[in-house]
Amino acid sequence: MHKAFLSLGSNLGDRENNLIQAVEEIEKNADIKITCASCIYETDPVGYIDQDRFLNMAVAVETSLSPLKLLEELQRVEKLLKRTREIHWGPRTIDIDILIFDDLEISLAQLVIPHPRMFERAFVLIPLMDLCRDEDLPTEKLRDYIDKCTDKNGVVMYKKFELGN
Ligand code: PH2
Ligand code: MG
Ligand code: MG
Repeated sequence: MHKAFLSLGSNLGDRENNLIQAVEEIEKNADIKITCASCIYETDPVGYIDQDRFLNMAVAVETSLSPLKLLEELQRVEKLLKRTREIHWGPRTIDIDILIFDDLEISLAQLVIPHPRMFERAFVLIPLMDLCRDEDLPTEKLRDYIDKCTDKNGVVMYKKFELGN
């Protein structure tokens, strides 16, 4: 079994429902088990800033899938939730990114792990910190990175997320 950490984000349509639907779809795959979910945060857009605020969260999963098979499955879920790719870093119904996969370092055209921008984004790291109590993550290192993030004041707790199962 592998352990992976995912970041989810939505800023188009019913954002909360998009996150819930994505989590439910991921859970339907017998080869992926969500072991832990963060709270949902409302976050100022980073990168391309002329767009609505996001809801972001993070989950920990156990999976027997390879990184590329996991990516394929997550892209299936993105497609199902009508994700379109128009503006780079622009509005999306759902974005699901693989942050960490075991202690692998991968650099392929379609997948880079650890996620290349995760350590400079509070909208990724603050939700990820929620998982530290139950999951094996480098808490101190994450805290140090969050301190340095310029977007951290734009990340606000929105709602608790209850995993249904
Ligand atoms: N995703 C991006 C670009 N900017 N900003 C926030 N707040 N949340 C995101 O999920 C996000 C973003 C590209 O994936
Ligand atoms: Mg992303
Ligand atoms: Mg993505």
